[in-house]
Amino acid sequence: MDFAYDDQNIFAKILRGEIPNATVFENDHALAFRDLYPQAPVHVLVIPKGPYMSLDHFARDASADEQVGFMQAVAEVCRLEGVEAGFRAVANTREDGVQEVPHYHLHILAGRNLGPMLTR
Ligand code: DGP
Repeated sequence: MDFAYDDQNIFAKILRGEIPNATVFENDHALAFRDLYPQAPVHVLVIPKGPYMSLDHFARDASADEQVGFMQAVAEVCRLEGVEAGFRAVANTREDGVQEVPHYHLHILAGRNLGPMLTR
């Protein structure tokens, strides 16, 4: 699989500071910020700082430090946002996964009952 990364995507621009974001948490390897079009009371995107276009790209090529740093950011978002009642983590991937932004991001959705995973 050839994971071609386009550094003009909107999240690359956020990482370079070219576009503002509402940061929830940041560490050496990941940035978490609020989704511009929230679909739940809590809707945070966690992205790696490295150039990975998808979850499978990140899982294959990111270093152990990057992967641990990313998951630590997920844990911090869950703690900071108070998701004791539960949450959903979603990684839309490529065409069939209806991924709009080609930089790996994990949606963390919470704050209400999120219903069935898929509607059809
Ligand atoms: P998807 O690639 O389909 O998993 O979803 C991309 C998400 O990114 C979508 O929920 C809306 C969000 N989004 C798109 N552009 C921006 C932006 O400029 N800033 C922020 N914070 N979120 C964005």
